[in-house]
Amino acid sequence: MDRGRVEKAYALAKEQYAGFGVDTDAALKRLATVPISLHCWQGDDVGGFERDAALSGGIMATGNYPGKARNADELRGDVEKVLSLLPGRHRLNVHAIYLENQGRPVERDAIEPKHFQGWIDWAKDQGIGMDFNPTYFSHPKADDGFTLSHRDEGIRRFWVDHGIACRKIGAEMGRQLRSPCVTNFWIPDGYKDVPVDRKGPREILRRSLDEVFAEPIDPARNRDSVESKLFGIGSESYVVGSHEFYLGYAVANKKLLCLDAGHFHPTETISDKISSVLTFLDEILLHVSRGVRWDSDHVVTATDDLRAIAEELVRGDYLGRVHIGLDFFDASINRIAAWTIGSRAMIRQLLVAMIEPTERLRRMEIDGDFTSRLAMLEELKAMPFGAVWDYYCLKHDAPAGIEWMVEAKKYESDVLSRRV
Ligand code: RNT
Ligand code: ZN
Repeated sequence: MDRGRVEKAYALAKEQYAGFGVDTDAALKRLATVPISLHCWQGDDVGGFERDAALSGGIMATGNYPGKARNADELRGDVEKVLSLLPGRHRLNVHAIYLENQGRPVERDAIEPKHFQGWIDWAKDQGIGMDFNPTYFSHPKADDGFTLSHRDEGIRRFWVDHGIACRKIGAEMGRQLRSPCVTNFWIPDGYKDVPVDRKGPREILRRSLDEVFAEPIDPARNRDSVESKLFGIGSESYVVGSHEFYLGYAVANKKLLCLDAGHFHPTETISDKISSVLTFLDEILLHVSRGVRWDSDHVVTATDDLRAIAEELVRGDYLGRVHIGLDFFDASINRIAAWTIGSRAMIRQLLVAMIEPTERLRRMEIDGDFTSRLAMLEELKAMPFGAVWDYYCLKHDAPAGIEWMVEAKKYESDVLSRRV
């Protein structure tokens, strides 16, 4: 995009925002300090490199667009491409099944930091931090739908040991990259049909989590997070790790709570939960996602939900306490583009929230002038935030406007289309 034109458009937009008392330059500086944690699993449909296992655990990537990454080197190359299309400095979030085992299968209870050294070295090179996740799905010991809440002591122990191993890996990532790693625990455990005993599995899960988290780890290296869910495919009637369960666990044990946008009743939004849970918790993790009719993990786009999330983070001054992660996987379109669309949507929405005249709106609200509040909120939707966004992209050497698609298409023909 023509630099001169972008600068001109920005100058006009800046004036217009200044009319509302908003300092756009200050907002751009602030935006540059907020990292988004990109999920590695958009690149290969949550496959990983452990073995040739089908995705299980009640989550699903649909579509068969060609060109998915087949190994860690390809996936890293893809992430690099995506990072080059985003303004700002971000992070990478890796699942345990993305280990590099040099062709020698390693069981999940025996994985070590060395199996992720390739990722850590790469992240060091990129100058970015990493986040981590144990993988409690796509494994024979998870096939009957239970892991940490399993009644079989051997299986339960196996998964406890996996969790312990993963926290050590997270801590090593945090140590080497000098940036705390958020290690997020999500398990699929639950029943398809109405259970008789809702209490038993939850008691087991509580005990398992206590065992997983028994060893204290320096929060400068690793922070643990727990992710709830309402239902999954095959666990429609009962999920052991429900919202109430993990909210209680997180508060009682000073853990991070992970709010996934697709894990609640369809008319419930995580934006309204942020200020509630942060009244009692120091920090939380978000899995920004887009559910269409169910927890479908569609690519994040500029929806009302996304706007509300960004607004809450900025208005509540929560950015220092909220780790923003993405969680979607679309296999029906170019995966690099999917990643980029979702990531750019998230970053841009944060920008839009940062150039809101929040103090004015607050004043109207306090004064009881709800008419003006509504009028102003509506007017803001027509403000030239795109001009501010384009300028931000250019300032950070990322393509402005839709120009990033040229790069994505080129990468597709040069790299992705050769993967057969
Ligand atoms: C599943 C959870 C979980 C996964 C990833 C792959 O419903 O959202 O976060 O999507 O761990
Ligand atoms: Zn999630």
